[in-house]
Amino acid sequence: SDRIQDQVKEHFQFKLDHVDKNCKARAGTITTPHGVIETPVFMPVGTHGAIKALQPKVLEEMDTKIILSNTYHLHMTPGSDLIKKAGGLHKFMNWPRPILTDSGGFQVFSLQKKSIKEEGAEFADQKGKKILLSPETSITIQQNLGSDIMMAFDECIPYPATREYTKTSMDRTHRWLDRCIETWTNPKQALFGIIQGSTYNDLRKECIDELVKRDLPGYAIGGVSVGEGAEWMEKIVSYAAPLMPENKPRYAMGIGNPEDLFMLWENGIDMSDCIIPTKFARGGTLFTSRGKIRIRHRNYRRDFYPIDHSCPCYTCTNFTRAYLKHLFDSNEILGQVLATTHNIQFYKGLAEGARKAILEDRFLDYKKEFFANYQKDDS
Ligand code: PRF
Ligand code: ZN
Repeated sequence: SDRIQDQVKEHFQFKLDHVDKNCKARAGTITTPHGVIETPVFMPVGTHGAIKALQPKVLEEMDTKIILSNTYHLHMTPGSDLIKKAGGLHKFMNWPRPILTDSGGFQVFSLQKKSIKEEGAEFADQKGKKILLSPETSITIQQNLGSDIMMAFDECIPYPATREYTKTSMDRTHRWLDRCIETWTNPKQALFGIIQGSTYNDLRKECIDELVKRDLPGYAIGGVSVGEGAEWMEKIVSYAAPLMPENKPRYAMGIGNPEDLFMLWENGIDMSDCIIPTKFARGGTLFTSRGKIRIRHRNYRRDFYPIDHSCPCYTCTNFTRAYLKHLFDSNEILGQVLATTHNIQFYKGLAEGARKAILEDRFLDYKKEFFANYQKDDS
């Protein structure tokens, strides 16, 4: 067949390795042109084509499998034509492994001044020049970037939203999806559809049915973590995830803290991304198996232990809490570098532990063990 949906199957595959016998958690393997990704996976965020504070070399040494980057930001600076000229985003940033690009749908909609029309989303750049991001421009930009996974151009609506607006917006997002598919020509790039529908189960269901009709390589839950709170988020994910095709990757966009990750995995989500580990690291908040710590706290002044004694990362095997506190107190960039290294390793370790546990049908024990140690408040 010359349908792009069929051509992409040659370059992008998902294999469901195992479903835990005691819950919905699953382990899978995604194959892309730039490498293989074992799931569940957490994707660090490199908005501007860089994981803030980290060299790609370090990420590779930590065996990070996939990173996320953003259409909107790279379109604004330096522009996707330039990146295409450089040989694509992988080459431009010297990251040889898989990249997922978000469509701009979320970033544009978090802008204050914008107008949403059938054509797309219009907003002004820093000089006041009008810019239109549409299904066509978003996919064209993502094809210029050459990411392994492209996201459909959607409208991510805030919480709360009326049922009426949600339905209007969702229907438009489906029409946008068809325009995305029309623009999608590169079979080495997989296009994922995004489920919207806010807090309305019947709309979420309707949305999933519409997406599945398009037979895409993967599907994502969008419109979550937009201010609805953890309880709503769990309700939405636990409703939507089981309705998503079993033989395609399931991605939850922009979630979350470690507690949220367990909720996602338990509900059968395979992929997620969030700025939390990197952003928190730069602010001096570090994740440990016992909970978050704020490294600037005076308690760490004479603490000559590592951030997390069981962590294999470069930071934990070579530096003390006292030294990290000192670096943050002195505003040394190295503090942010070492903190980011550790937090990325922490998230990666959680996901790898989850995969291992799922393969042995003990995800629920793994989760129990995590929450027995992990304190929500500062320790
Ligand atoms: N749509 C897109 N990107 C996103 C989201 C979405 O709904 C979210 C939701 N939290 C994060 N990133 N395109
Ligand atoms: Zn560490």
